[in-house]
Amino acid sequence: MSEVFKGIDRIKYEGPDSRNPLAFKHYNADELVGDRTMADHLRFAVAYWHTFTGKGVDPFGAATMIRPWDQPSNPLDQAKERMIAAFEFMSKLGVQYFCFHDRDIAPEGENLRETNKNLDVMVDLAKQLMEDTGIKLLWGTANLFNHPRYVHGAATSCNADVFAYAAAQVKKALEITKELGGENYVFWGGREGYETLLNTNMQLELDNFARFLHMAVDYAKEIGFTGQFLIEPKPKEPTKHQYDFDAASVHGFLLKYGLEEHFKLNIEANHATLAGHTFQHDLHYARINGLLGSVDANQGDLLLGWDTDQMPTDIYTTTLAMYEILKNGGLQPGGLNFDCKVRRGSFELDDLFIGHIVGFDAFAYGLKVAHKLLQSGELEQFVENRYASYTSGIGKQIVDGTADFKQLEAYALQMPEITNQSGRQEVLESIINRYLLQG
Ligand code: XLS
Ligand code: NI
Ligand code: NI
Repeated sequence: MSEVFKGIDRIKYEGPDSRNPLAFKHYNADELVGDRTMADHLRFAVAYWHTFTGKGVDPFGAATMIRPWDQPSNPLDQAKERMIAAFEFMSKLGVQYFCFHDRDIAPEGENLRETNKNLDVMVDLAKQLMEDTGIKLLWGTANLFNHPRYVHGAATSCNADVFAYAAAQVKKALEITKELGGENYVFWGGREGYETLLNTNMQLELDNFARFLHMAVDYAKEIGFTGQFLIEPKPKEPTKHQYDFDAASVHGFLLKYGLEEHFKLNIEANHATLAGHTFQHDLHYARINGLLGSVDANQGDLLLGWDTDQMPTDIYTTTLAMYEILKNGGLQPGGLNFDCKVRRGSFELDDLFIGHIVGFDAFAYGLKVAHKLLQSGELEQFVENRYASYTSGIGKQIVDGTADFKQLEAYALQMPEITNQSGRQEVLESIINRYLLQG
């Protein structure tokens, strides 16, 4: 297929004063921030589904994004043209990674055998395009939610045949992720949840979910897939209650079923906010528990109650996210997957570039600010001082585990009036603003 994104060359860094919508203002891939380049810190990936397969459909309206690669009538030819266009887009954007679901890249056939054959054709093409361009696979996953067979879930379906089909699908997805050198494999619990407890055996569903994940771990071992396994929490949508509600509930699930050493978390901004948390909260919770593996970078609309998957543009949020990521020592082998889409009304081809550029810039800016914040130690110093009472005396005994209730009572009985100190939230917010405005 001939060039699709005509008139657009490789996107360049032009600096903060540029007015060119097709240039980076802050993301300068080779620029060092601390001891790593921006590209190494950020490890951006393009999400195949939103950018190449999505067409702007919503519950009230048809596709608005009629793409040149949708022209061929044969689904496999369409998939090939789409993939060639995808690699043209990603090369021009200068991104190092992409992510896909099995069903994004290849159409389903009449049966599983035929579907797998289609996948093989597309994996061969992907392999060749990856070699030609140097673009790598951050993670693969299986779409276990779109087809009507998954109406009641996949691994948590009430129907054992569906469990088996889902297993076959993940088996194949693991094989192709390995084949393409994928650095991670993601489980987002598609329809793993329920609509009403009136018809649900929650206990069996959760046990089965764990059985499924154990089988995946075993199979990865068997075929020598050494990528990181990730679970992506999300509280609602499509089911009313998703089992992988948030970072903390997934942590509990992993511990209960002995899966904690095999999985980390893929934290998505819009999923955290749907759970009633900030993005930073779930990143932080994952980090302090050694579970922060990768990130789905996007943003939601706080006035709406669903996963709007917007391009991340809010530099306050990206700064606090990068603060957590830097404190985590980075994300590798994970990265920042742009699990986001341009709005339905932004249906022109260059909108795809502009959406990614503004998002990459927001994270690059956030990275620079977060690095300076961390270097200054201003926030960390404040928090350290705030908890200083646990570093000596009775506080140290509590932390060391040498104090008991009787001792603490004796201490409390002779204690003078307690004095507390201000939490100084506004002072801290003013520090963040100072760094944000300085850039
Ligand atoms: C949906 C999820 C999905 C996963 C991959 O809300 O974010 O896109 O990232 O299955
Ligand atoms: Ni996601
Ligand atoms: Ni999402």
